[in-house]
Amino acid sequence: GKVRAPTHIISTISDDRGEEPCYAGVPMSSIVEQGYGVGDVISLLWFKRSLPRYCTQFIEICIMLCADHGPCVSGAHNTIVTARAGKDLVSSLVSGLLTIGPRFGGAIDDAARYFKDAYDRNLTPYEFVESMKKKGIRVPGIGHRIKRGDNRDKRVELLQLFARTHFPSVKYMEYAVQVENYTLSKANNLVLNVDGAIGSLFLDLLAGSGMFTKPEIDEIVGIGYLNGLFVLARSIGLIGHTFDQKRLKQPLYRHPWEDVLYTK
Ligand code: Q5B
Repeated sequence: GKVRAPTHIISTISDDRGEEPCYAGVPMSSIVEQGYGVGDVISLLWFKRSLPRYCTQFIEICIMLCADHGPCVSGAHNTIVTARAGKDLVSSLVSGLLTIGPRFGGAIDDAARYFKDAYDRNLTPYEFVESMKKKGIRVPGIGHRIKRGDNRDKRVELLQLFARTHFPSVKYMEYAVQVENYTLSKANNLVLNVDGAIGSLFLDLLAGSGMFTKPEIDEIVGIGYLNGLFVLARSIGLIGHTFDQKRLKQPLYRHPWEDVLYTK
């Protein structure tokens, strides 16, 4: 019989060998004809399945809400400085993207990991937060530079409202809210932030939609898919900031001496 030469790449999410490209087996014409949105495309290419409408709508809301948060955050600042140094779109974009990490925008996966572990082990919010403190780890998904107990993040409220209306269960998000109640009793800036809201609610989406087995959920959380939502979303804003600086013909950025503490 025929002997197949060993391949150097295995790929399971898309195929462009036929008449039209397919995402997880779904041809491009179906995607267009059936009015699929970005949430459906993410479902196919990241999760290799079509998810129910409320799930794809939730993904799209995450993308819209995280697309930008003004020029002062780490990512936008880097992108603006890079664009003003005369660099091209891709350089300006990646310069901003490279700031996404455990403190800024990239705490979604760890928030999901820690909230899941604590909830699944029946830890009280007190036990969870204090055990994190003992280990010297900040609770991912908690805390914000400008949001406070008396100035909540509207994005978090919008995500919670959507999920409470459409998700079959929001047990992980309610646990995150209990954690927030405890951390707020310690300091007013220790709110549930947008990373924590998305991390906990995505656990609810994975567990409650009936579309994923337990090993699949563990794999998604283990690999860390969810920071991808922030990376994808914020790219929209960072590209916008690049165009904005070019349009405004902004000169090379130089930080003012007065704003630096020169000391020995
Ligand atoms: N403390 C976010 O810190 C921030 C604590 C904590 C226990 C915590 C901090 C943090 C976890 C990572 C996280 C996502 C660095 C944030 C985002 C997207 C964004 C951004 C935007 C957008 C803020 C003061 C005292 C200290 C700390 C304690 C702080 N956080 N304890 N668990 N999680 N969070 N990141 O204000 O005793 O004085 O030493 O790391 O979830 O990135 O809009 O800006 O869309 O672009 O700098 O929304 O919370 O506070 O460092 O001065 O800490 O609070 O140990 O205690 P801050 P610090 P002590 S959303």
